[in-house]
Amino acid sequence: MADIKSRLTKEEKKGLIDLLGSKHLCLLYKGSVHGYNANIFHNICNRQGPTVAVAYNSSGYIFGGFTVLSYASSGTYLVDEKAFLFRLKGKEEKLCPLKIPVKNASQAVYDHSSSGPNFFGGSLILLSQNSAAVTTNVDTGNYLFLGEHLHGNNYALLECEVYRVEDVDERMEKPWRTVIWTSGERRELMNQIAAYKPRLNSVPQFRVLFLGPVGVGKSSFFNSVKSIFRGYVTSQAIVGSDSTSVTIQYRTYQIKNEDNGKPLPIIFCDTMGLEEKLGAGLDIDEVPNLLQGHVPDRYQFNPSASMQPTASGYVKCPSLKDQIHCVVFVIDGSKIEILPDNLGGKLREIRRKSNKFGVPQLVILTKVDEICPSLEENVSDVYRSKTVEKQMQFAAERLGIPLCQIVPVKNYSSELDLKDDVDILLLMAVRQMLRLAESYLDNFPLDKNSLVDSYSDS
Ligand SMILES: Nc1nc2c(ncn2[C@@H]2O[C@H](COP(=O)(O)OP(=O)(O)O)[C@@H](O)[C@H]2O)c(=O)[nH]1
Ligand SMILES: [Mg+2]
Repeated sequence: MADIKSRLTKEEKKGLIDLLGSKHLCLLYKGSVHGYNANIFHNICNRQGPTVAVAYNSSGYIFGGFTVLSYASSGTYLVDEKAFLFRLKGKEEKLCPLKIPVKNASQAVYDHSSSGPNFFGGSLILLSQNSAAVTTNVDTGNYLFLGEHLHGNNYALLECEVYRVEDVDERMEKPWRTVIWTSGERRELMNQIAAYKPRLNSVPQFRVLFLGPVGVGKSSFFNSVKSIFRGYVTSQAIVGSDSTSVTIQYRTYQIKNEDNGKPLPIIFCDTMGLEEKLGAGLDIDEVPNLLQGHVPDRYQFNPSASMQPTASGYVKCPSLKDQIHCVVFVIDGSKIEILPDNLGGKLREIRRKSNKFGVPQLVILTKVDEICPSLEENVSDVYRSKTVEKQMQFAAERLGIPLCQIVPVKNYSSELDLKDDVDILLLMAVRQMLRLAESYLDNFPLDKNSLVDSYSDS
């Protein structure tokens, strides 16, 4: 059968995904296409893992039920503590999404070939009498809602769909990293970063080299940090989703703190994107040149050859301030599983080269809002999402880097206004870069007039 089309609008689908805390919905069954029949529903939806049944009525209600367990026409009740009923939409806009958890889990779902989706011991039955209808039953002991709230007491269905729910994101009770998500903390992080002074006077600003495949959000990261210190969402670095590198010039970005007009103590160095194919994207032999500071701003990269000492603009004797003090690998968190082997290999090779020069490294995992759509509204749940944790661990394995050197972020990509929780995650990544860059300076003796603090150069 050709692809069947979901009745949910994009917005409604997003709302449902948020309710479910999942990543993806796959439409399995649609009453108007397959027939309003319990047997057909079971033939299609059995053994599919977690599913959500969605009903639509002519009063504008969208409602239904979720079970984490597979249907199997077992003729028994499925015991599911995670089952719930929901209303995604009511007649009026003010009827916001509603989630009704199961009361008696032992009767969460009745799994019988003669019954359509049947929740809470018959409290809500879809495809009732093998027709486009719904039944609600108040006498089940599992009844925690009024039909009025769920479907406006309109029992005829315009449609009934069942989706497989993929990658249900489980939330941990306690976040696995502690973050304070207040606007005071945001301000504190901004102040710490703006006031930061590298330990050596000869290095007024840290240079941080950004590396990663095309389209992972490198340019978006600079723009996002710039936006925070500007006070509103802005852009400087060109952002694009072209499959080949939009950035072909070496560009260095300074960020001004609008509070005092001074530049931040960090310079972001943007490179051409890494590509899977040999001879395409940034040439990894360019990396030592970049690390040692031989490559000037606005250098036009050549994917087939690295910069030679004879080239015009080659910085012959870079000083410590011109060198790279920290390398940041930027990885798209939603695509880490499909990072091609060649690209993973290139990244590990760059890591080896950076290790040789003793340059500390950080991994930024971008697009956490795509790993787990519910984070789009609430990034502060990032360290409670098991899916994000899994992706971070996976990134650690693929790059051979410890988990403590990986930080998740969500860049500004579609929003017009700043948000505290988005800013805090971005600022924490910047603070981590400063700390790592500082640890690189530990390899060098204090210069004259340098800050002495508690440090002794004995
Ligand atoms: N949803 C989402 N989209 C992002 C994020 N970061 C970047 N993008 C989008 O990803 C695309 C590529 O971003 P870009 O910064 O140009 O990547 P670059 O090639 O690494 O510089 C753009 O369409 C961005 O808007 C993020 O954290 N979340
Ligand atoms: Mg770019």
